[in-house]
Amino acid sequence: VRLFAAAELPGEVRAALAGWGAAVGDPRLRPVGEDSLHVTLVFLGEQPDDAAARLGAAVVACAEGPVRAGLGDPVWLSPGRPHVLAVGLTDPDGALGALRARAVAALGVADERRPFLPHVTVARVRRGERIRPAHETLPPVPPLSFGIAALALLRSHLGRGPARYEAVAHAVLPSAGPG
Ligand code: 3AM
Repeated sequence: VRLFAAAELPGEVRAALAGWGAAVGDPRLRPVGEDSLHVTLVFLGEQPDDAAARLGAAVVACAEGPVRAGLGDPVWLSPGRPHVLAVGLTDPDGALGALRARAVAALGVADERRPFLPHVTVARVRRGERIRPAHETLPPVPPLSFGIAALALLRSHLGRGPARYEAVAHAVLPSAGPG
């Protein structure tokens, strides 16, 4: 099974991001479905079927909060030859980075050398299309601030068409409250 740990967004933030993606309106891009929008924290890749329950429990144990975040600037990943259009997340008090660090430790994976760039992938570049980021103008991202809704271990089903994600384990985070 192909697994990754993800932070889940409040419904109104997913709706705003889906609306932003629709406003980009670029036929070279394939939007991620509103229900599938998430923040990948730790990519685990292929894991044995019988490891899923243990890994799910490890992720759930990391669900301490609240974890406040905000929508930041759009970002093409990777910039040299973009495959996705994402929206960066701000991490005003470091809680999102700390959540990821807990998940990395709990899952027993080697941390990536690249710095963590929290983001929500909003659309994928269609096969055969080429984007030159410097030539693109994008609509402004709505300046939302919110609490991360939940932490999940997600299973990714590959295949033709949009990626499908299924929660193997899921833990709601305490609300961040207003502001
Ligand atoms: O949340 P997004 O969509 O940005 O890009 C993949 C996706 O991220 C990423 O894991 C998420 C769920 O598939 N991913 C896929 N392969 C990866 C890899 N080898 C990877 N991240 C790191 N290393």
